[in-house]
Amino acid sequence: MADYENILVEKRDDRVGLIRLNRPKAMNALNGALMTELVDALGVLDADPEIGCMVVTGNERAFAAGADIKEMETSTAVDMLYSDRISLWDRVRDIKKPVIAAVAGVALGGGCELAMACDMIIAAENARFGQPEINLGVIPGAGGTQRLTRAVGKALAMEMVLNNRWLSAEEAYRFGLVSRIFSNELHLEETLRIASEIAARAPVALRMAKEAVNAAFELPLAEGLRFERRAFYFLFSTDDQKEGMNAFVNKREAKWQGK
Ligand code: DAK
Repeated sequence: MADYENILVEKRDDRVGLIRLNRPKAMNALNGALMTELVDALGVLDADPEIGCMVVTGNERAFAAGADIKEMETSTAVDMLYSDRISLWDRVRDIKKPVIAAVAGVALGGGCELAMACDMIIAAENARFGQPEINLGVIPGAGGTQRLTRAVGKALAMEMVLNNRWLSAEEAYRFGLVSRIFSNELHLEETLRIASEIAARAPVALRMAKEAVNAAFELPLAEGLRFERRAFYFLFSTDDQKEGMNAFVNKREAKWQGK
C-alpha cells in the first residue's frame, strides 16, 4: 500500500479494508489530495483478493465537513471544469466490492455526498448529516441533490438543500439514509463486525448483488428486473452457487471459492 498523507489504511485479517480519513484539524475536509488518496486506496483494496469489503470512516468529531472550502474559495468556473474533480468522485461509485461509510460526527456537504456514494451508511449516535452549500452561495456538486432525494424523499431533501436542515442519526435512520445506528463507543467495532460478515460471503454473488441494487437507482423498473434476472441466471454458472446450495442441503457450512 502506498504512503498516504491524508488517510490511514489498514488491511485487516478478516478480509476488511479500513480507510480512515485523517485531516482532523480541518474536520477531514476533502481536499484534492485526500480524495486522490482515497480513490487510490479504494482501487487497491478493490483489486486485492484478500479483501472482501471496505469501510471508510473519519474520527469521532467528523466523518468529513465537506469539500475543502479554502481550496475552492478563489476557483473560477473554468478552474472547476478543468480540475475535473467529479471524475475522482465518480471513481468511488465504480468500486466493485461493498463499501460501508461509518459516520460519526458531522457528514456535511461533500462529506454527506461521499457517505451516500458508498453502499451503505452506518451511523454513530452523534452523527449529523447536512448539505450546507447554500450558505456558501452554491449547491451540492457531488450527488447531494440526487442521492439525498432518492434516499429521503423530495420534501426533506428540499429542506436540507434549500435551508441547511441537518439530520440527527435518529432522523437519518427514520428517513432511510442510514441502515443502522450504534452507540459512539461501539460504532466502529460494530461496523467492522458487519463488514467482516459481508467480506466472508460468496464474492461473485456479492458483486452481482451490489450491481443489481445500484441498478435500481439508474434503470427503469422493467430494465432493472431484466438486469437482476440475468445476474441471477449467471450465478448458476459459478462453483459458489453449487457449493452454497449443496451446503444447505447437506446441513454444512459453505466454503466460498469466488468462482
Ligand atoms: N473546508 C475547509 N476547512 C474546514 C471545513 C471545510 N469544509 N470545515 C471545517 N474546516 C476547518 C475550519 O476552517 C477550522 O480550521 P481553522 O480555522 O482551525 O484553521 C477547523 O476545520 C475546525 O472547524 P471549526 O473551527 O469551524 O469547528 P466547529 O466545531 O466550530 O464547526 C463545522 C465545525 C463542521 C460545523 C464547521 O467547521 C463548518 O460549518 N464547516 C463547513 C461545512 C460546510 O459548509 N461544508 C460544505 C462545504 S462545500 C464537487 C465535489 C464536492 C463538492 C462540490 C463539488 N465536485 C466534484 C464537482 C462539495 C462541496 C462542499 O462540501
